[in-house]
Amino acid sequence: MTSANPVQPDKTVLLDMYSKMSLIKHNDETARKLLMSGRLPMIYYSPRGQEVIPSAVSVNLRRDDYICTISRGTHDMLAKGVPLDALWAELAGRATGTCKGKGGPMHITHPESGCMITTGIVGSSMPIANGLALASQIKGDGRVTVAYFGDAASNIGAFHEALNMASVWKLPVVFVCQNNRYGEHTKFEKATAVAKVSDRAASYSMPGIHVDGNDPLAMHAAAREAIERARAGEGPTLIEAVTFRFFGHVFGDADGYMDKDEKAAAMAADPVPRYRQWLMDQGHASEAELAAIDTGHESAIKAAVEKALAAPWPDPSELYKDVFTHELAPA
Ligand SMILES: Cc1ncc(C[n+]2csc(CCOP(=O)(O)OP(=O)(O)O)c2C)c(N)n1
Ligand SMILES: [Mg+2]
Repeated sequence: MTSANPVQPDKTVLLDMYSKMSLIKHNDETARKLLMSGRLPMIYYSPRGQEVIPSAVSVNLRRDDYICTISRGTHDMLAKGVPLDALWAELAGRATGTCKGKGGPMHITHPESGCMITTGIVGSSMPIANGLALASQIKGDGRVTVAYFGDAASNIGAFHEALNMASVWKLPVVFVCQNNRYGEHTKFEKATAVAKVSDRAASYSMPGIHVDGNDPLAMHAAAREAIERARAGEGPTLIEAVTFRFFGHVFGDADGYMDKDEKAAAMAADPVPRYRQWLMDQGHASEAELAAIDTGHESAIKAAVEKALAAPWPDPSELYKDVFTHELAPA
């Protein structure tokens, strides 16, 4: 752990963070195995390597708080509590999915757990988060909205517009940039004029926190500070959480453009086993306790996958349902 001694959360929170990280890691491993075997063809953006960020954020959120995420967002969804059965059914395009099989991997939403949108339009999670946060502000419901996005999204105009409005209106929103060092096939430094995305917060008069997004304690402290600030009506925060994506942009990416040494170093410092070991070294959990968490998730994921693959496809008569506010009659 590299944190500069932030206040340590209690054991329940420490283990909750581990549980979420383990769930995300095992879920990702299952997704990639299914893709490799050809059993489940789908478009898939692996979040492996980025487990800490949403796990540390989510233990600071309420169930009724909102998140907006992006196509690499299964980690964000799982950490927030999107149930495995509905998630896998949607990944497989089945009628029992979060969006009745009509959204697919790129468009998962599950309002019951606060996952309000998954968007494939780079830069769009932040203005949508502002809309949710504005609604909360007007209603006074005390909710906080977290907008997750990548480093490349911070170069899109909508990022700047959203931060500006959120600051002007003091919206209860937290902008969490998961800087995984690449936007598609382009290295961060090649396309970004600042060394730190968090420096951009100054332009919009909000705090900018630069944090090691693979350090659970540091990430937890950053998230708690920003979420408390938002909930107290003090306005938005920009968090830049530095991390790394282990498996390229999209599944099947040969990643020949990536720096091999950088990737090898990041994978050698895999945050999930590192945190697991730290929990044992500090006496927070035994090997048996952690193994029970891991195997519990493995069997729950396996069951969800089998259930999803046995579930029915959406009926063609459903095509126009839930798509527009006013239902259209089939042509
Ligand atoms: C407006 C828009 N421009 C371009 C694309 C194509 N595209 C999809 S993902 C991506 C890179 C996103 O990188 P980043 O924001 O760093 O998120 P990451 O995928 O690394 O998590 C691009 C350029 C898009 N989907 N939307
Ligand atoms: Mg990126």
